[in-house]
Parts: sequence; structure tokens; C-alpha cells
Amino acid sequence: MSSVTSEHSGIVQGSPDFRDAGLVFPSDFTFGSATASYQVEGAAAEDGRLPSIWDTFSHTPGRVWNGDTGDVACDHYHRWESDLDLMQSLGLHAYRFSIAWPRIVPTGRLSDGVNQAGIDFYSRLVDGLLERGIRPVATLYHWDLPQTLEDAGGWPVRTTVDAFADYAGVVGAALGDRIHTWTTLNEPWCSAYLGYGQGGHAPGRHEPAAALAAVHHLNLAHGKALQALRATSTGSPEYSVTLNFHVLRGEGDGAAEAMRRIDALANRAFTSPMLRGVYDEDLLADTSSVTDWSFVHDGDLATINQPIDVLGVNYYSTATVRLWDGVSPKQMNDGHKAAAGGTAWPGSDRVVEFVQQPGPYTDMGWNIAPEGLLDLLRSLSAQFPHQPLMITENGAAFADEVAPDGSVRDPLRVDYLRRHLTAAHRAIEEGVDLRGYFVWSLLDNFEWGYGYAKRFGIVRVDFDTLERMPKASAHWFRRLAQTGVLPA
Ligand code: GCO
Repeated sequence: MSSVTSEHSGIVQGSPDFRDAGLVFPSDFTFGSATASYQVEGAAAEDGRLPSIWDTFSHTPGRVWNGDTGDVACDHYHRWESDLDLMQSLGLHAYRFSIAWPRIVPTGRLSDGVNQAGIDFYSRLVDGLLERGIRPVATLYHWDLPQTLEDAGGWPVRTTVDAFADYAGVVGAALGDRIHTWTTLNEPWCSAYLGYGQGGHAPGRHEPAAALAAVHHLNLAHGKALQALRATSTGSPEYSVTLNFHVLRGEGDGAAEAMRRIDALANRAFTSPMLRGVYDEDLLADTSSVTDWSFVHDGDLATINQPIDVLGVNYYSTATVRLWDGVSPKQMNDGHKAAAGGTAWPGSDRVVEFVQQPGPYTDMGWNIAPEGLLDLLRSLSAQFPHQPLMITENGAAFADEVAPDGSVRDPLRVDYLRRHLTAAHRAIEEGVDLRGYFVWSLLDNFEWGYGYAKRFGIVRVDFDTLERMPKASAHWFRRLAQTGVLPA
């Protein structure tokens, strides 16, 4: 497809490298930004909040780069009003944030009480958003499980599911009159496989069978939370879940088998129960050496398969896999911080290996592949033709340069956003029901195992002073959000 450049209108369409400009998004397309409680709030022990598994994990020596923790983070807990003013100045239509479970039900057990100060914080945040014309999009679980529930077994045990449903009922009753969109879970793949299988995320366990039980209980928690939210929300919110999809390329003779295995574990382990009410036979077969899936009870799949209004899609990069001979040294784990002895791929870790992909790369070492986003949106639209989609995370970490005048020029991030929004626009043109795009992230923040070493924000945070400084990408994104037209 050749580039069509109209000098007069500044429109670039169909550029082979996805660097279009001047594209017009639908007038009702949502442009927002995203954060998560543990990554931005700080105030970790304030107003009744008790530790989550990420407090424990980050305070465990060697778990997080440089010993960084979320104790202070961006201090969003105290700076939320000025952060909302910042969002308003950027013309954002919506703000995707997460609610810290340990602020609402600190021990995770409803019988121990609800923390009104925690509810009040999020109620003020939601009112502040609405006053500024910004739609609140709230995630119930972005990985900060109350530590006391982990001490009782965590996501591998079924009692955590009921605790989550109780928590969902509390937030539904408190905020469900004003929330625009409820999201039950963010990236259960990370919670289950990185938290309980590979160990690179909290709680840092290396138990492949437990990871698969966590997959199921997170799926079940999603279904039960939807029921609890629908039962308690008095407004008319939309309901969703956010999944991080592995967009796969294959190498070698066994490429198809390698891709099938990872697709089953990473993608269909969640979409099939949530959107079809089944676990796929190949997933069960591939993992039969690890577990018998007896943790799936009669009726669970019907509970998981609750209708959602929109499917949240997190996309950053592609992955390339091939069959592994089981002997030669593995080229790499899977792009995530590796933990000794663990695996994020139960049942396939000795069958499939991840292959280094060609660059260019972001600061995370992830390849930059906007065509992967287009492929993903096409695939989801074909698999689930009546399911509206929302890009709930897309963005890039780059080492930012602060100019002498304090301004931050981040051309690499602007280019990344422009190319992925071009891909999103092409999907819309092909008929994909894509409702919006949230940039990850509003602020530089605590990037899990990398601590504060990786900056994803369109707004820079000076972690010594906590001062916010909009980067060039923030000004670029503001033009897009205010006009709906893709800037160069
Ligand atoms: C995720 C999480 C975010 C990350 C972001 C960059 O997708 O892993 O939702 O919390 O910070 O994606 O890794």
C-alpha cells in the first residue's frame, strides 16, 4: 500500500511503516490514560490500608530493582486533585485507575470490617473526575491482593474468590452509582503465571500447578465480581475485564504447535471461559502433566461466562516462539524478569522457547510492532464478532531526556503512540468495533520488578520532588484527545 500524502490537508494514509497522520477517529472514540493503585498512590500504610502482596514483595530484598517500593510512588493518594487538573488540561475523556483492595477490605475478610476512609478516598476521586468531565473507569484488581489472603493461600485457593466477590459488592454499593466502566481484573495472566508460576511478580511463588489453579480462581472471581457489581451498582455502568494478549509469531517446523500452546496458556485460558464458557481441550491436554483441573467445580464455567459490555485489550509488543529441543540452552525466557526455577508456561516450558525478535525495542526490551496490534484487533473481532473492544493499555518506556529548561522531549514515545494509533485506526476502518484507547501511562510510576527505572508516563515524575512535568507526548496526546485527529 503506497503512502497517500496530501500536502494541503497534511493527511498521510496507508504508510507502510504505520506512520499516518491526519486520520480522523470516530467522534465518540474515547481517549484516556491509565494507572494502577500500587504503582501511583503511595500512602501504603495510611488511613487504614494494610499490606498487599506487592508491599511484601517489594520489601523483600532482591525482588525489585534497586530495592524500590510503592511506599510513596507518585503520592497520587495526596496529589489526586492536581493530577485530575492535569488530566483535564490534557483533554482526557476518561481515566482508568484501580481500586486498592487493601484500602477497602484491609484484611480481605469482610467479617473484619470495611475501611470507610478507603471508600471515601475513591469516592472523592470519582466525584473529582466527574466534576472535570472525565469518565471514571475503575479496575477492582490490579494485583494488590491483601497479604492476609495470600497468607491463607492466595489465588490458588478458592476462598480468595469469595473474598473478591465480597469486596466487589462493597465497591459496587459505594461507587456503582457513578462509575462509567467497571473492570474486574487487570491482566490475570500476570497475577497467575508471573505471581505463582515464574515468581517474577508478587507473591513470587514457583508452583506451576498453583499457577493453573490461580488461573481458574481468577476467572471465577471475574464472574462472581460481575454478579456482585451488577447486584449493587445503582447507576448504569458498563462491565469489562482487561486482558494482556500474546500476539504470536512462530519459527521453525513446529511453529504452529509452539504458537498454539502459548495461545492456549496465555490467551484462551481466559477468553474461552470468560467469553465461551469452556476451557479448551488442548489447554487441558497440554497441562495434564501439571494438574487434573479438579479445582473446576460444576457450575463454575457458567459463572465465569457472564456477559461483558467491552473487552479491555492491553498490547505492547509481539512474541516469537518455536519448539525447543529440550537440550540446547534456551534463547530467552519470555521477555519478563526471569526468576530461578519458575515458569510462566506450565506444561509447555520444556516444549516451547521464546526467540529474540528483531528491533527496534523500547526500554523494556520489547519490540515495537504496531502491526501486531492490528493483527490482534482483527483476530479478536473475528473470534468474538459481537464483542466491543477497548485498548485499555498501550504505551512505551523510554529513557527520557530533560532539557535545560526542564522540558522533556520524548520523540520515541510520540512515534510509538502515533504508530499504534495508526494501527488502531486501520482496525476501525476494517470494521472492528473499537471504542477507545488508554495510554499507559499518565505518570511515570512503579514498574513492578523494575521499580522506577522504567518510565512509561506521558507526564514525567521527578521522584525526588514528585513534581509532574508533561512530556512532549502529553502535548501530542492532548491534541489528539481534543480534536480526534491523529497528529504527525
Ligand atoms: C501491565 C500492567 C501495567 C504495567 C504496564 C507496563 O500491563 O503489565 O497493567 O501495570 O505497568 O503494562 O508493563
